[in-house]
Amino acid sequence: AKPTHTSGPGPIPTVIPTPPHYQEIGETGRRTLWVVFAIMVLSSGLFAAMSWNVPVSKRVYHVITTLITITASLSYFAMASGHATSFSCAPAKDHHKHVPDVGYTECRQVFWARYVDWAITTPLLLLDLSLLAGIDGAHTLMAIVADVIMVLSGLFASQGYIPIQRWGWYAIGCVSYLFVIWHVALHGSRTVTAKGRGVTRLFSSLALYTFVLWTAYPIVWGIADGAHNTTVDTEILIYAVLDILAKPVFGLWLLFSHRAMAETNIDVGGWWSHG
Ligand code: RET
Repeated sequence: AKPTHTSGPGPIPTVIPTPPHYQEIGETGRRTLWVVFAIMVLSSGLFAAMSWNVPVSKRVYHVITTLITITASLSYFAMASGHATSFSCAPAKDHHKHVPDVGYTECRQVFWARYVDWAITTPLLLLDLSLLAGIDGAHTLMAIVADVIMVLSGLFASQGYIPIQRWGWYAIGCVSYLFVIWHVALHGSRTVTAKGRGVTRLFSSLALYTFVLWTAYPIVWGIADGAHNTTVDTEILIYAVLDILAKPVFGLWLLFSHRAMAETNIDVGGWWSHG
């Protein structure tokens, strides 16, 4: 007859599963996220205030640039309050020389709010640059679509389990990024000359600044999210500095130059404003 209940620990399993290693945010990381949230809110207020006495027809850069920092405020609020995050697990690699067995899983906290943020703000940053350089609608649209593909590839890469998923999407993202540079930097440097020396000089500096900064993102991604070679807090700190340079500092530079240089004005047509 079958026993109705068993006592004792039962058979000892022959394979004891190794628990996953978790890498997650600490106190420094959380504090950094709140500080950047505050900086993004203040920048949004400043950029909105800067458009106060400017006629609507000359506010295109103000509107785009304010939307960029508002979006960043929302994503930093989500991350700082502990939202929009998940754990992405992958088999550990042998760069952990101090760990004798490599048969365990590593789960790292991924703040997917970043990718939502980038999918909205990087197209807007490109729009700022494209309008400044006088790039036509066709090339602007192609740059923006390539950029969205780049960001979504990064999101898929961050959720991958095996190397082909993670690094395959990463490679697709890098190729898309080359298209973005091609359409905006190379194309823009040809079209901008029609706007005169001042705008050409401004666009060259802003575009160079932008693409040097932007190139740091895939490098940080590869080291932090791809190879898991930094702590989550270090990753948060580095992205914080890059985000402040790429959004509020970029915005200040663009809006103050726009104010000082009438040639940066663009022909907005009747849809944008009635005068
Ligand atoms: C990913 C991974 C896939 C390959 C590449 C990437 C590039 C990301 C970039 C992000 C820029 C973000 C900015 C944020 C604004 O503050 C997605 C990391 C190429 C260029 C400027």
